[in-house]
Amino acid sequence: MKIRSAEVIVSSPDRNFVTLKITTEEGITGLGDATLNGRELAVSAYLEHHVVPLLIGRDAHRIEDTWQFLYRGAYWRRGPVTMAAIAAVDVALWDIKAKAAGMPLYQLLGGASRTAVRAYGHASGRDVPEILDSVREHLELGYKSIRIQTAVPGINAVYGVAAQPTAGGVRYDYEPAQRAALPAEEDWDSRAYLRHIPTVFEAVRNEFGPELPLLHDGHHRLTPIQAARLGKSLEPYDLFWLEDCTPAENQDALRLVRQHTTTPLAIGEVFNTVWDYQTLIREQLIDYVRSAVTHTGGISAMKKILDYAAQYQIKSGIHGPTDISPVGMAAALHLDLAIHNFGIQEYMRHGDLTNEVFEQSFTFVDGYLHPGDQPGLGVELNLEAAASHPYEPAYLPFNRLKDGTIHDW
Ligand code: GCO
Ligand code: MG
Repeated sequence: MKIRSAEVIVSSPDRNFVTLKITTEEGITGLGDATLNGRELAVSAYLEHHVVPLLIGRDAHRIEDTWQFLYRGAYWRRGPVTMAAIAAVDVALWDIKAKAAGMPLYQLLGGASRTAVRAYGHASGRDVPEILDSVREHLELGYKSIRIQTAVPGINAVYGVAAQPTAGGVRYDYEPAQRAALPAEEDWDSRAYLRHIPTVFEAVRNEFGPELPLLHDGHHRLTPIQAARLGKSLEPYDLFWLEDCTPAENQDALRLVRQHTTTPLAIGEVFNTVWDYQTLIREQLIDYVRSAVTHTGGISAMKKILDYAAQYQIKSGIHGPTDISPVGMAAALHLDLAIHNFGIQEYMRHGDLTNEVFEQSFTFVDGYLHPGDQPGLGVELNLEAAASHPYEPAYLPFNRLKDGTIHDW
């Protein structure tokens, strides 16, 4: 089953997406998501110039061999651009293999280990009443687990809060990447955040009771000792997880956090290989692997990370914000359904324009996702719709402290 052609499609329905489409000589097509938020064109150029020419004529069935060829063959290993490009090839080849087999992809990964995949959504607000309303909206949509992000008194704009005016004046509804020539500037104050956040979780628990699983994303902004304090101060509110509490490329930092708190820890949306997890998994310093399938070398590599994690009772929490396209989302869902150590899946829901470009068979019913039973991934690209939304420059914001120092966003 030889690869006849491969093309890279950049489209910007609600936001920018990079999609790889591989076609075999038999005419079977496979899709891979190569979107890297705010750096999209680097991955599309990497694919177009350095990967697509190498794929033509290769056997589409040899997924592992192609993965190793692109990883080891580049000599320059790891990094988000390389690993997003390899992920797109990997996922597209799995899509093709499953279509050729006439099966939904999860069947090739061992079959379903559960009937459906529990998802969490993002509630947020500028103050407690707004947050409580946002939680209620999510419960009405069927969500059974909810992430809570809050504005902080004294900070003008903070990651993850919808309904918040941005530098560009646009509402910050779930889509932090702003279409503009330059990134927006936000501000940060760790002490104000650390004081405020437990009061918000107290209010949410008082309103919704002890059962509802609640999550929170620290978005890499704390030092290890601050993160330890945050985990400790949130213990009374029984979080499902505290995410990215430190900039976790320093894996040792998590040892310190772990010594001080029993709040479960999730890490990894900016990671791209198993090496980023080596210490964290071996020393059981985390509870959930947060990588995106699309940024970590695809289904093949992510499965290996999760199989390694399973030996230490560490579960999956695959990244699923709106900057993962429906193709990347479907790849996550097939893996979620198949693995034994599934934890939870992030699901923010895409906008109507995105859903027009990517025709999907996955479903979200009563808080649970299912990839559907079409052969392959179950997502097709509407090329005409994609072409009607050309690329628009867009950047994630960045943070400065009060004295002007750049801080983690
Ligand atoms: C999450 C993430 C995202 C990232 C975004 C950056 O937990 O979903 O933190 O919201 O900020 O994916 O591109
Ligand atoms: Mg996150």
